[in-house]
Amino acid sequence: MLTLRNPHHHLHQGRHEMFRGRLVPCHETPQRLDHVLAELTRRALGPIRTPDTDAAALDAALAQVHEPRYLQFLEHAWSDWLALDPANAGRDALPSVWPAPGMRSDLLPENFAARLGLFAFDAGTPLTAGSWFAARAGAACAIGAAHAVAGGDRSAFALSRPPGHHAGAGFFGGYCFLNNAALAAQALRDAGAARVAVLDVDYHHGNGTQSIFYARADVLTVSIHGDPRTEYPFFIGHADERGAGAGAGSNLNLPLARGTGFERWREALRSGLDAVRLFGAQALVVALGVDTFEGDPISGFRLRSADYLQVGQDLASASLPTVFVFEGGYAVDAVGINTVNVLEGFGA
Ligand code: OKP
Ligand code: ZN
Repeated sequence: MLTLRNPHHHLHQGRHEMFRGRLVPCHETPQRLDHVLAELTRRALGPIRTPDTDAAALDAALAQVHEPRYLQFLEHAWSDWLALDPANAGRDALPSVWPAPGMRSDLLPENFAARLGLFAFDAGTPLTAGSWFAARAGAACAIGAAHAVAGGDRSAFALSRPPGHHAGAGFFGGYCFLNNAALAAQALRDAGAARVAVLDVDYHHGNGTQSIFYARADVLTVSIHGDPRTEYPFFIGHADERGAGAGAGSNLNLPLARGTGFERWREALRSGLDAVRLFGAQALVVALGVDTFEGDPISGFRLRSADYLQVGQDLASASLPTVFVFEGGYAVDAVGINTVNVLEGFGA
């Protein structure tokens, strides 16, 4: 299996996220990707390359999924942050004010701190000097992996960070800026796959991906995740969210209680795969978070390292061209083993 790795991911390195009234060190660190890369190299699962970066083609692909004013915001965010106060050069940008429902979110505030809140849904996703550049290069991995699969590869792995599945067409949050899985799905559509499924196995609900495709009939979104009644992102991810308009029936949420172990999690995976089959998908994108691991510091499921080999085998049973996109997984010492176990279980 071809891996496309983000060579610039280190440029995104947030310092702190807001958690219960304090700034705590970021869980989403460059070491995560480095560990996956080291394990991939050790097991020699296939070639490891960096993506093509044709800037114009990349911009066109980003514009297929994300709103123009949001992409503009991201591109200029760091210089705008510095313009607010030169001392900001040594600080990450985090929002602290948001438009509540009923307030105006159609107007772009001149004040950058206000714009941050307009485009963000949490205070846990620091925007840094290199975030835009790193996120763009990460998105290029996902799009490149989709192109490899569209060109005939059975599977490909986008080793991209920052992660993507919480990012919507016009918002960031949950450590995510650009929705890599959605970009891969859209690239598969544009390459000719009539129906594409995204299966999100990260511990957290893939709210960004869901919202991007919610009213579309051509992309099925399925997410298996911690029940939002108790788990982040809290305000979305419930079982009754089934899609809207033309997309009615093309979203499936499979929330599970905190504490769920592999046996019950695997039943949800089977239901998700049944939905993919029923939908008649011609290609599959797996949003591959391994924060379902029992040792994950911010999550609540109880999968063990060996279980991920089985997850890979189960995913292979769909017999679809498959793009894997790296998402969460914060038990740094195990993130490489767990991620590569899925890929190995799937088969090179
Ligand atoms: C990103 B991905 C935990 C607070 C939750 C946000 C979690 C984002 C997860 N102390 N912070 O889905 O792995
Ligand atoms: Zn997660």
